[in-house]
Amino acid sequence: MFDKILIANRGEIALRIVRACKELGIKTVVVYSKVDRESLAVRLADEAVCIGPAPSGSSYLNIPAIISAAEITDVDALHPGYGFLAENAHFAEICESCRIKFIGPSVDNLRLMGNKALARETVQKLGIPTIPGSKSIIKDKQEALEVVKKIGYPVIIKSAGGGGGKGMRIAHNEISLLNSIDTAQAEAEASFGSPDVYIEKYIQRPRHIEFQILADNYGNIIHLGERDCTIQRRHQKLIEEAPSLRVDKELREKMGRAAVKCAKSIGYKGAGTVEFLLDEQGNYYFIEMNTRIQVEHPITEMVSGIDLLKEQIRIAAGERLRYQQKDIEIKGWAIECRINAEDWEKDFSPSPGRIEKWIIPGGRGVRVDTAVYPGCVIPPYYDSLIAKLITYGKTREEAILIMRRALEEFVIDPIKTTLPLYKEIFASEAFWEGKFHTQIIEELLQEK
Ligand code: MV4
Repeated sequence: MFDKILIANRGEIALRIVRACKELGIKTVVVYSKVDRESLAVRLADEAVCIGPAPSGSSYLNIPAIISAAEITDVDALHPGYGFLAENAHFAEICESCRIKFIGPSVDNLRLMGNKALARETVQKLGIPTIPGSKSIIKDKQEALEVVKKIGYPVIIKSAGGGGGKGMRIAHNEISLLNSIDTAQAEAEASFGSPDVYIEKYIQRPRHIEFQILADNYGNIIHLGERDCTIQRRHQKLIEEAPSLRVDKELREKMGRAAVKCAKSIGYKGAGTVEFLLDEQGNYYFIEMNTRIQVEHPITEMVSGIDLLKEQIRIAAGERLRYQQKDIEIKGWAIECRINAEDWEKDFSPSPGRIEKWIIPGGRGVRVDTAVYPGCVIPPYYDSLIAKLITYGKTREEAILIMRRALEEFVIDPIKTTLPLYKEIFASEAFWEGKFHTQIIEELLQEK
């Protein structure tokens, strides 16, 4: 097992990794930017190294500074968390060349799954359902028109380097198709350094269902069930739950097998997530694979009883998986709300600042993953996520009732947050009945 791990991240996930390391008896080094000097992760880590000023490019994306911090503190491994450099194959390669174990999949896994068109092509060859569309990246508009003639409108144009919904454009006719290709290619070039795009049939009102995978270095791969991440806004997930109302035992086995087959086919190592869309007829389609621990990992931990961060670290240290698929039992129901420092009534504009009043909920079935404490300052430089409120019950109804209570207890002043939005959603019939779809947030906002 590792002696010391560097955590190349901040906020709640940095704290989550520090905690997992402490429980495994592993020493921790946390890197931080100047504005994060007083963070809880810095306070609880064994060592802390300032890697630069606030802007991410000068700190949490500053590869030379992070590698230097790893060298001077003589760590065995590095955990990237999520976001920042978590899926950066070049960074993983540098870690390996500096003999620092990157806690994540291999460089090849990162490269392959980082190219969403190549991932789709690879998975298609396995016979795993993918959404009808272009075989891979479209070479020109003529090919796009030929593809659309076969699948019909509406279609969605996605960037190969995107993922998570970034750089997606929907087209309902030929004019919007040709314009959208130009826009999507320009955006893809600007955001990901490559104009490569591919086309899929646009699935109306899908559910976003993702499967958690754990794979060790000896060919053992299991899945830990699904998470339903359908409630999103502009491709940012807001509420996630496990399991999904729309996945029964039979479908769970089918999709779980497909997720494991996908991971096995590429020799995947570590924790990963295979994302599917589920249409209203119950057909599932692979859309992408995420090669990191995800924000929403706690709901899988709650229903499976497995600590995903510890398993990730154990796998990276060369240990064999301690579970077989037959050992995995999904029990109860978990729901997560992402508490963002945003003014949801002003188009979710960021709301940074000092936390004067901070009361977190507790009691049976409540977990709060956060690095916030009274008096701390939420900086404007990073992602707006400040806490994840997770509730767990024997049934979905119980998890919702606990969530309603917990949301009422939660006090965050004076910054604006998404708390009031969740109070409305959890009070709604649509959520209780599970009749929500991708547009529930937009519809709720229109009623305002
Ligand atoms: C789609 C889609 C409809 N049709 N692909 C891809 C990344 C993920 N974050 C959302 N993505 C989507 N891909 C096709 N062919 C709709 C979405 C989508 C979505 C899907 C499920 C739940 C919420 C969503 C919010 C925005 C977009």
